[in-house]
Amino acid sequence: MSNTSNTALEQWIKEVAELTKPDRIVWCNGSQDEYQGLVDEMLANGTLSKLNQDDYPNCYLHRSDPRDVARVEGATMICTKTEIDAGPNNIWMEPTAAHEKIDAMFDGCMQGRTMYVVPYCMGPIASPLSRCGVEVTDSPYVVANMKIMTRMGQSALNRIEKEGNFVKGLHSTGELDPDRRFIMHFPEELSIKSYGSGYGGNALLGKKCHALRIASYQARSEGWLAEHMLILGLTNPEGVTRYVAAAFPSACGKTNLAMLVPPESHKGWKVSTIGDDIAWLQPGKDGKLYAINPEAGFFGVVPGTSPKTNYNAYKSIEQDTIFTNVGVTADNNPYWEGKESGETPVINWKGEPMTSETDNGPAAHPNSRFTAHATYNPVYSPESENPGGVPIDAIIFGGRRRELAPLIYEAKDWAHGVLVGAGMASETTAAATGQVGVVRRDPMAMKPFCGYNFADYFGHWLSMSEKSDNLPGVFHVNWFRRDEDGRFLWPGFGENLRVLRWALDRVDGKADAVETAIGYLPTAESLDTNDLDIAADDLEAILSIDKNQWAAEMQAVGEYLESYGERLPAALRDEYKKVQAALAA
Ligand code: SAT
Ligand code: MN
Repeated sequence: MSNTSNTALEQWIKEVAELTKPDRIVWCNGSQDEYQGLVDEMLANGTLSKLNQDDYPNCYLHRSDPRDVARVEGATMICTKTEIDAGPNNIWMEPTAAHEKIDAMFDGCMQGRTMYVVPYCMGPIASPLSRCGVEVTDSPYVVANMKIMTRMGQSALNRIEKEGNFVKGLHSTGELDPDRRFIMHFPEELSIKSYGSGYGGNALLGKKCHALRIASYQARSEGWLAEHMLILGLTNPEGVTRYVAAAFPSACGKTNLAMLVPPESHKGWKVSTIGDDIAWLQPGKDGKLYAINPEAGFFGVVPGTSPKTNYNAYKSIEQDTIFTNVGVTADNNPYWEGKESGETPVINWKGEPMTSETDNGPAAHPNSRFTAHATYNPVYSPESENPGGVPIDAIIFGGRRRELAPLIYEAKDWAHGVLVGAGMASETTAAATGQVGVVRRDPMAMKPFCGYNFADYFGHWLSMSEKSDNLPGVFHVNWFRRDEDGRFLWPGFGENLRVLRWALDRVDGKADAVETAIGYLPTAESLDTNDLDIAADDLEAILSIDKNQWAAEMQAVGEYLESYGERLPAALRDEYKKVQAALAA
């Protein structure tokens, strides 16, 4: 009996099974019973443990292999026919050699294990902007996470059978040996092969692998954008809602911004969440850009989540949540640094005993994660299910910069906005293996996620102005400016609402600005600072630019962009030269 009417899918599953030799094949239907069955099986074999079910109903803890707790950019590859199509921003491997190398690892790797076939849909099932995939995996942890993070199971399979196409993703946790770990992408074949890791971005193939690397490649040929962006709705006291998309590198506060709680001073304002990590944007008939969130859940950073820093995330993870790599209290509650619950951890993320908060810490790995349903977020927006997406009025880029970048500035036009995104830089975080806190170029926060040559990607961004005549305003923000002593100059969190308001007022032509060489900055009066606790000096510092520092920055941006060689769009070169000339004037 066949499992699907799609013969290409049936045939591929047969080939994969012949290669990996599982004991059993399970086609996942996405039901709640199926999820519970997987959880029970993982509880029985120790992959999951139960957390305190009174305080945290249906919440479980998973401990990764300590060598497998973050994305591995050094083992992530883009395998296009020619190296130049992957670009200097990616690690390239020739596709035939890549298949050969990774297939040797997949050979027989599922012996004694169950192979799960996981059809999923990225985006609302009924949306023309959505795209489907099938992940084959031997990890029940991955299946359970895919159930929370995507529209998974029968409804996705139905769409695949109707449409006929899907992205193929093959995954095995293998031996979890870091030396036998590869995350390979074949954009020209719309396929992914991932071996040797069970961690989030390496293993939940619908997320970064499909919805960003493969999708960015598809989006280029189809005329849309697949971006590392949150999507939020901002409703004013009159009840009018506007939508903003914002790109920040991993672990730089996208989830916090997407769920922002307005400060006391902003009664009547409301933020609602469409997405916290990925946006697919497409020009609509009215010339505006419309965005969907391809995901259905949050895979968020746990440490630092408290009722004070992110009340809505805190509430989202009180039930039906999978915690990965957090600590545990004596009451068997999940524990993490910055939880601010007055609890004390007794076991750290590796399962080792702790006698105090600092002994054998940190309790939670800095990149420990929660997997939670989007609908538990108290400010979940039902517009997340709108098949047409939401109209975007402002795109915001941002990084983690101690120095240099002001609180906010506005690009002069779309092409300049592309430069602002392309020139982004940020301090590295624990979301990927490697050194933390070093500034690196991270264009559009897509450095680890663009499935093709960045030079072509910049060209694609520039070309959006030919497809749409009502593009969003483009802004750059920095919540992370500090003084010499390391003190943050801007209070951040809920107060960031003031900055969003300024951006939308600019789009409406209602807010004043000072024109500078790098773009428009708020005048001191145009940014609402009523009831804000900030020193005048600090405000002045974050609302101004240092011309010498910026001249050096633009020199570095120019050198970085030129490293892409002859594929760099001439229009982008013109843009950075224009800013350099303005700085020199
Ligand atoms: O590991 S993930 O890629 O899923 C999370 C992140 O780094 O943004
Ligand atoms: Mn991310």
